[in-house]
Amino acid sequence: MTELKPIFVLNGPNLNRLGKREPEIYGHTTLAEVEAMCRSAAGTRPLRFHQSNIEGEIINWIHEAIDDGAAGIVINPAAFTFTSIAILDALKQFPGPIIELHISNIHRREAIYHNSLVSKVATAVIAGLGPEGYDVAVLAMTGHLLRGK
Ligand code: CA2
Repeated sequence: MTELKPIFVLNGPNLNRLGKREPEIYGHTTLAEVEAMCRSAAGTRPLRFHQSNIEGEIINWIHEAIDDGAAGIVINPAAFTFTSIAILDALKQFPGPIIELHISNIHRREAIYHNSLVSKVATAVIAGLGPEGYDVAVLAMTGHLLRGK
């Protein structure tokens, strides 16, 4: 049987604070609990889960996903969503599906959260489901990969 390629779940700045601050916006679930949720949703498919407050580290993980032939990328770029042409350029080089994920519904928030650069290369965008959005995103990714799209 051929080995399943991994899904990468990448998280941007401040998401290491999840469950500890602003629960009214981001919920009570910690990032460790989000990771466990993603691993369970991925089933037997390997999953590489990372978070960084440093833009270059996220870019390096996108390069790793490209070089290792990852099956798909789920990414919550947090504030880099709206600022990082470098992350956009890195994602453009990834040939597989990309799901952009936000815990909050960015479109209901202040105007600074409305113009995602990452959406320009995303296969799909999920926003506003709270931390459970990660579960939905990984399940959507595995289904998408099974259908071979
Ligand atoms: O809703 C999301 O997932 C966001 O990507 C979160 C970003 C925000 O800049 C995006 O517009 C929407 C901010 C992440 C901040 O994470 C925190 C987590 C816990 C406590 C405080 C901040």
